[in-house]
Amino acid sequence: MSRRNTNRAGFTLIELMLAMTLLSIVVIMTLDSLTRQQKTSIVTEQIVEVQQNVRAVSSLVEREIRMAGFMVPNAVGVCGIDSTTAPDQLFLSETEPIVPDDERAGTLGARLSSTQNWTPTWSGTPATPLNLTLNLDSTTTDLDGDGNFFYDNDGNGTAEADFRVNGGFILGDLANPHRGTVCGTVTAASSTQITVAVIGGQLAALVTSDAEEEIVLVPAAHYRVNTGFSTGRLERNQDLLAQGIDDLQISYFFDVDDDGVIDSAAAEEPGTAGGAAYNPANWDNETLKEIRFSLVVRTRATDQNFGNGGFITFENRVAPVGSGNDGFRRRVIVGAVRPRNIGNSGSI
Ligand SMILES: [Ca+2]
Ligand SMILES: [Ca+2]
Ligand SMILES: [Ca+2]
Ligand SMILES: [Ca+2]
Repeated sequence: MSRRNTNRAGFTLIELMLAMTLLSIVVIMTLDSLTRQQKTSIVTEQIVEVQQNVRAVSSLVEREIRMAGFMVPNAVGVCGIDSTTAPDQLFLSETEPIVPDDERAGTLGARLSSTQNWTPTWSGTPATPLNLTLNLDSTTTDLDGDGNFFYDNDGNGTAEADFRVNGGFILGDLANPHRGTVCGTVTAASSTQITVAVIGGQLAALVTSDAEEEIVLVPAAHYRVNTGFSTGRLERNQDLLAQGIDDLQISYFFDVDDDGVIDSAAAEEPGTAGGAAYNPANWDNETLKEIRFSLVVRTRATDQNFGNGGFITFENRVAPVGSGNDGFRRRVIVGAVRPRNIGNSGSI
């Protein structure tokens, strides 16, 4: 009894310190677990966000590939710039400025005026965007002949062209699609002239067996990854579609020999890992069967606990030198689409 009384003094200093230490360990552990849970939920959130963005974007790209060549000549349905050290670029003829019930289906496109010679001064793919001002035929500068121009390019309240400044364009020879394709961006457009920056492609010289050339120009949706930002931006006609895009790679599947089969990568699959680089100057859109695109997307922030982040290579893309783990989580989405309006099924 008395012993119990002598012990009534309460906690000793040592006991108190021990209790405090235990308590702080518990607090630290709880906080740590909470932080970890929060981090996990942020990571999950970011991955979900990334997947949703890319799903929306990829369905837009798929739809546009499917519609490429709609109402316009095969020659100007598709064009692109292939790279092995940077994202690829894709041009798809745009259907927005075109009225579907126009009777001239399959022939739409702005023609060059009779005084405008098509005498390109470059060979192969221009090293830097090359500016060209083209005089247009007054009867075809209104693409669909509906009497209305679509875009107000100088912001004066009056629309002056079915071509949009900063939008893409595709140029080809309607009468001889085997001559190849040229593409780039529109820098100025009026009812009589269009100024373009050529990024890629070329038309082969006319040979005697060719039909009389009919150069046409159509507006195109231009997809590219703008890497001039801390996080890659996927742009369509220079408008932002999605951020955090590391790469866009495009592959093309042709049936050049028309045997009903896409043959070896080297022969008929430019842009793929085993195929040659795609150069729009060398391909006839009339034999195009399928386009495959790959988008590599990453989360907004790094995850320090993730040890497996790093550049993902697809198709013929090679990883940048020295690209190791950077802590970003990535997702890849791949879509393969058969253009409905190009090739044998096409309108011309
Ligand atoms: Ca490529
Ligand atoms: Ca129009
Ligand atoms: Ca205007
Ligand atoms: Ca074949």
